[in-house]
Amino acid sequence: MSSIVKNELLKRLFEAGGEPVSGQEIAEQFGLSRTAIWKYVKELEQDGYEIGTIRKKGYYLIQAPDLVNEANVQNHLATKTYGRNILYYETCPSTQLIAHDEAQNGAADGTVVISEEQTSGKGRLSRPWSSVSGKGIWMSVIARPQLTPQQAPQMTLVAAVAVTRAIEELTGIEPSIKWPNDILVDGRKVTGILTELQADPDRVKAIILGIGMNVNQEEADFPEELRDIASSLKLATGKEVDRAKLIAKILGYLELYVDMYVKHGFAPIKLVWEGYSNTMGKRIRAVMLHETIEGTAIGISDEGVLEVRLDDGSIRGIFSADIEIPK
Ligand code: BTX
Repeated sequence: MSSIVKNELLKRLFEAGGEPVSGQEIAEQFGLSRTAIWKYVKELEQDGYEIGTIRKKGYYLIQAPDLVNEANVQNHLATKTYGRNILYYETCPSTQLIAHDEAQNGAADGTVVISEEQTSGKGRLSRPWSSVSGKGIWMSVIARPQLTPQQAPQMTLVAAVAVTRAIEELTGIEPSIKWPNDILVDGRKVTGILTELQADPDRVKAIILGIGMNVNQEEADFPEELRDIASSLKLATGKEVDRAKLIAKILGYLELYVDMYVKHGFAPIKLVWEGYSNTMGKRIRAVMLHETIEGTAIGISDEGVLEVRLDDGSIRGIFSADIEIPK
């Protein structure tokens, strides 16, 4: 009960956009005393919300803290489904693990798990993902699109396009995508995407899209070994970025592009993806688990597979690899 009232109060404060909200009305709606509502206001203040009081009129929001909780994100959200259910943590080992459990337990399409910090964030092949507190976006989206398991790998590219578009729109910088899942600014990684699948042989049950984005880190916030290869939006723009607003924008584009993929196939996504790609037409080295090859990246197929022309003229399709662009 307590968190329901608190969330409702916060929602009303946001919706009122700085105008006073009557404590009396909320008290009546929930059958509580005005003192009880006042206690929730105090709790919100302890959470970092600055709230003013006008006698006989009520409470108004002066400023929200820089948190990526449900209320702050939903305040900017314009989606139908994505982000309508948000599970928020101050800290957790990995949002990806929580999202897997939630998906298994029937969480709705578009449910999002967000944490201020991850203590064992992971990338592909269980590589560690640095996720310092309060500076980035560490979230996992549970998507349940009508796709076959064969269509699932392309979701990484769908997500990459959505994230890139959102960054571009909110910050004005133009990131590029390195196949399949790195989003780079000035050649440094600002975002990684991890796509995992829960499926029957003929049907996708859930796709867990893990998105890790460096937003407001300073150089010193990165572990030493990442300082030359990673960057943040703040380092790139010189400005703090509103993480909650950015999450809402990512979810908006994610909903749009996933819908487009389901309805119209991969072709329209591929066009947008190729526009952002820094890999096409370049000589690349693809480092795979058991093999490394070099050649020219010539495109991606409708399955999202990277096509590389080798020096003998033959064409190889790469399903999964780390791509390097030799100097
Ligand atoms: P990846 O395998 O492509 O990238 C992992 C590699 O990236 C690491 O080996 C390291 O070199 C580098 N790296 C680690 N942390 C960072 C960072 N913060 N910024 C830039 N480079 C870094 C990419 O995997 C997929 C990452 C997904 C992370 C999200 S966060 C929410 C969700 N929960 C979770 O545990 N993982 C996902």
